[in-house]
Amino acid sequence: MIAIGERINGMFTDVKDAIAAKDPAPIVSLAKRQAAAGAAYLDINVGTAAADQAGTIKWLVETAQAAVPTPLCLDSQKPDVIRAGLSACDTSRGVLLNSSPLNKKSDPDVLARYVEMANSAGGSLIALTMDREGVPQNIDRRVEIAAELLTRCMELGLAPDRLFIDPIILPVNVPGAQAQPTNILAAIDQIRLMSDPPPHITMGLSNLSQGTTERSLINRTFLAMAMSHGADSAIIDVLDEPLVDIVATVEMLMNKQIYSDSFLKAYRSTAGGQRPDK
Ligand code: THG
Repeated sequence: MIAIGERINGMFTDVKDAIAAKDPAPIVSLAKRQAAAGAAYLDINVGTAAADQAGTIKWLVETAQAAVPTPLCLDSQKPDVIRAGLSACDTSRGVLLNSSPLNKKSDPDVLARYVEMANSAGGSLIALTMDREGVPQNIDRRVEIAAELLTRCMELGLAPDRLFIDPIILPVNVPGAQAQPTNILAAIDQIRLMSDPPPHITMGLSNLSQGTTERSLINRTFLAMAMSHGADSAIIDVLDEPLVDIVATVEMLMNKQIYSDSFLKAYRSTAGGQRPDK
């Protein structure tokens, strides 16, 4: 499992406050704790509050990468913000760009912009099963967009092992959305058959439980389900220890990690070693 630590995100109050005060201490602490918990990458997202998104992502990148050797996952829907983050980023340790849709009304070539940046940085890319019409709610359209993403990325020189497809998980409590988690599992089944090696599959797991009363239980359960369908990455709260233990146990049960009486301990020491660019 390629675990991407979700916590350096301006959506969280502690990070938002640190950004406003230009206080590195909370960012350094989150970087160190997530690295110690086995994150393969640290997600870096400025959130919506910061007025200067380019300046803010540079500051977050510099602060996080000075604290730990873990590579970063630059998270923005704006290519210019990603470009600013990259300008400050030590890409020699690897980098993941997060994320591009297939296309957008306002920017039909958005995918090419992200692929070009991923290629010149020698990194990987998360692409969303989303197009100019938005996020599809049915299985077939998700799969069609994934096929187009895969083909287009290969044409642009980004191989499937550097592509992470994100089927986009939305809150399960939204009226009418309760069939989406199973639709996503069915889509993952099909996407994994599209190439050999297949593209990676990732998702923003915590989206699923937003606004619910059983957040961790819902996140933990669905991560095990998604892994059993071939998701090999997720943007998760790696500080949730039972969640990481579930990752280790699913990998052991799926015969990807050898069973020993100390498999949990063994997993924790190798959790970050599974990203594609190292
Ligand atoms: N796909 C991709 N990238 C993503 C997402 C995705 N990046 C952002 C997001 N979604 C994944 N990260 C988070 C981080 C936090 C939360 C959800 C997803 C979250 N935060 C609390 C909330 O909103 O309730 C914050 C509250 C607090 O301060 O504690 O749930 O889907 N590619």
